[in-house]
Amino acid sequence: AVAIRLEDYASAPYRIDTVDLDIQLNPRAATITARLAISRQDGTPEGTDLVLDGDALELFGLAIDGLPLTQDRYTVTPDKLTLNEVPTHPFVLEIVTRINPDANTELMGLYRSSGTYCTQCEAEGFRCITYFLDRPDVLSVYTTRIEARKGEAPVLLGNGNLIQSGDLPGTDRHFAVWHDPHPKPSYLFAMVAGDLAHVADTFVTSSGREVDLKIYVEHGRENRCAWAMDSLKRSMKWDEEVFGCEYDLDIFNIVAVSDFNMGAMENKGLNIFNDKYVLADPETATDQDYANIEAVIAHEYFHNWTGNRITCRDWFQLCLKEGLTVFRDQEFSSNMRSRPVKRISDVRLLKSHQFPEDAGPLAHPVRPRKYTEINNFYTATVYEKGAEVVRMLKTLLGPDGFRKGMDLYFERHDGEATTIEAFLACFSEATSTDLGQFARWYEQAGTPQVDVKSQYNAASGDLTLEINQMISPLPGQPSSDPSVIPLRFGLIGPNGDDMPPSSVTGAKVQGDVLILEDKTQSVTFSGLPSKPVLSLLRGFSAPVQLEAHQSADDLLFLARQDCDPFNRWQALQTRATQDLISLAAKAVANQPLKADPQLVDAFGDVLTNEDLDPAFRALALQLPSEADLARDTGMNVDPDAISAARSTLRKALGSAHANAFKSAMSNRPTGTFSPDAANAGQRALANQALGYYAASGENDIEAVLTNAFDRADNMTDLIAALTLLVHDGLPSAEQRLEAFRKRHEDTSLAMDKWFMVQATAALADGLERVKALTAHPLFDFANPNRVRSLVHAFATGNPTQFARIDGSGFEFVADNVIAIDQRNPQVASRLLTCFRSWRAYEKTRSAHAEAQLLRISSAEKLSRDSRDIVERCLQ
Ligand code: HT7
Ligand code: ZN
Repeated sequence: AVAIRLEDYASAPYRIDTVDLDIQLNPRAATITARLAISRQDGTPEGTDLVLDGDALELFGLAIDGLPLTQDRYTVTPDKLTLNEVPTHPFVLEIVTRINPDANTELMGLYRSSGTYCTQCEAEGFRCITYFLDRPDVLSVYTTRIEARKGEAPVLLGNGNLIQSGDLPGTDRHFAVWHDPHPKPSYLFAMVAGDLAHVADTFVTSSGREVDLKIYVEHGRENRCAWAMDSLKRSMKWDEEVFGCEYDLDIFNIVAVSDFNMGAMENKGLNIFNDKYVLADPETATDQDYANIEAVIAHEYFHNWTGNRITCRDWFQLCLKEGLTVFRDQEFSSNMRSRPVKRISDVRLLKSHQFPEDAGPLAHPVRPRKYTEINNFYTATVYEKGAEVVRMLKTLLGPDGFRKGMDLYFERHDGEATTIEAFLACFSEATSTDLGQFARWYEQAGTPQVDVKSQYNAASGDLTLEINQMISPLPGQPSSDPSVIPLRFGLIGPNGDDMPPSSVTGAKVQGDVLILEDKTQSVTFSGLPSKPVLSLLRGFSAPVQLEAHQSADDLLFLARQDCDPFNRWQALQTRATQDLISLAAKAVANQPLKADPQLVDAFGDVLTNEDLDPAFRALALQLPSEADLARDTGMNVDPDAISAARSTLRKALGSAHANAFKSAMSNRPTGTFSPDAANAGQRALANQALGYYAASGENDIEAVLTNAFDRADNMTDLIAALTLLVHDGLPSAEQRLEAFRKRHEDTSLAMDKWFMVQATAALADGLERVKALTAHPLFDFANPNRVRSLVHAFATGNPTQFARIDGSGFEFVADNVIAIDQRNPQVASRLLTCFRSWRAYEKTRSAHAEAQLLRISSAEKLSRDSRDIVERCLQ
């Protein structure tokens, strides 16, 4: 496959000012007539061929200004339609194509999900519907006429506003015409047609316009939309208040479908969602589901300004909309919930998904410079690290400077397809700041490692830090330049209060933020009456890997005393990680394992500290995951040893604090269920406590867990109890699994959880159980959520079974990649990324993983998506 490079960008030779689509829907043959008003761009020489993108289209008609084209005027290949002798004046090109929605298993372009016609056009799906300049810098005004059998699709939806609709006399068909006045790229086009129910509400914007809000779902699911609607209204208000962004159409529609490759899609005025991010009620959704729905609804809504009004010039600029919009949705959730808890959750996600990506063969800059398949660049680096870069910008410029830059960006680039350079220029100009070095965050791959050594001179009261930053060499990036790193800090005195230094020399300081710019830097804090304990990278002020060489005692002191809640959490995690990695090394050497009593006490203090928010306590009690420990181990990873180390500490904690856990697990919210942060936090702590009690060795564990399951009146508590029963292999697990299945078998999203609980059970026969579940009547390879809840969950959430020493776990996942790739390359290639850290395993496992990657790479007819990932993994 040909690599596409940023440096080769050239603007489109033609403009397409308006697009008129007529879509005649039938399940196996949809006919699309596109009328495109085309003109040459300034500077395009007369006679330049017009080359349109297409993907597996059947061409049925082609005319210019009403005159059919003879065959010598065009050529068609599987992915291009090339017109020659193009008129020198503006003209209307009419193209008729036919496609088969039912045969579309890739879920790109126009397809059917549970009988509903829907579209997915980002990144390059519009070319599966008609021939087009399918690139984000071609902006057009769309009018869409949709026609279908009324019985099959009573609801017909398009982008923008509904301008006409009616029945077609003498037929069983009807139509609707939608017009979107905002010029947009083809990836934001959408249409939906189906037999759907809806819930409706309204929102009055800051300038007093009333917007109709509707959420469309399959019949019978209307009563699970209230939280999504509430989240939407809160998002609309928040964007006005915090960013000054008002909604710009009379209608905002959301449609929930069950078969969707990603989370959701921000099509102009017609967002299409994976129903997992819309549907919720206490019976079927967990607190985490509620939080995710709130975040994803907000994210897609916020794209209306950061993505739709201002879009990307090319796909290399994907982070321009995604990183910025993730930052915005994270800020929204922080305002809706506890800011420290949200920050800790986001950093956990970054470290577990983005850090390993940035350290392995799939590493790429936040703004990549080349790709062969753009679908493989919807990554944690573009999204989550992209958001961190925006957050650092805010830290460096301050809230007012940041807002000024955003205001200028909205004002200057509204209606444009633009670049990261243009984005940064707005902040630079609005605040008179040179962001030249800062731009490296977009250009260099890899997580900077920041090493800090400190020395205190009691005689002078000076604390000196020697700070080093470096990025390890990566494929295609043998060396790197220093980044601008905002390091938020505190110097804590013996009583736990911050000690302000009288002066700081050697680095730029803004308030409590040190700004590192050089590869090595020495910084001195003066006027410190006693040796402080250093609290560095407060709030995780930069996406770096910090090594501060702190003693075990200092870490425990920070865990108890730091006024920064993030660092309080981080200190305990760092201390636990150190202990767990040394326990794992002992397990490899067959030595006895014993948890450190000081660490056990520190966890006990968190559990019983009533001054702390329960949600924070629940997070602080959670041990680093096995995947986190594997990442921090570096090379020669033995998942069995890591698992043994982790269970040792869990058991030690459970038995040392069994009574405290027992009382914490029964402290649950009372009264009517509410998904708000306070209630969710209380449930999180109670369920965390339940988990530790299950590891305590007490003899009533099974009774306690079955009782928790039987009495649960919401999905959060139910799934927590079920997970413990299944993961601990307790005899009553099967009966409760069966009870869950009976209760929820008609609710697909709940059954996803049933599959996932079993997929992640690290039992000796875990793999065999998962294999058997692929033959379960409710398992469906065509449904991405179901594949993710079983096969993907196994590969990412069951490290000991996935990386079985005999290679059978890798083999199973590889078999699935190959099979799924035939029907849905995007789902397959994402599953394949689970192999990306294969070189870090000890040699037996890494040899097995490599053999499976080689087998995948030699499979017949591998998609471009999977070929790209497998080749990069093997490079
Ligand atoms: N912008 C959307 C990305 C997306 C997508 C990309 C490729 C293939 C399918 C897809 N579905 C949605 C979602 C977002 O980040 O908001
Ligand atoms: Zn997005």
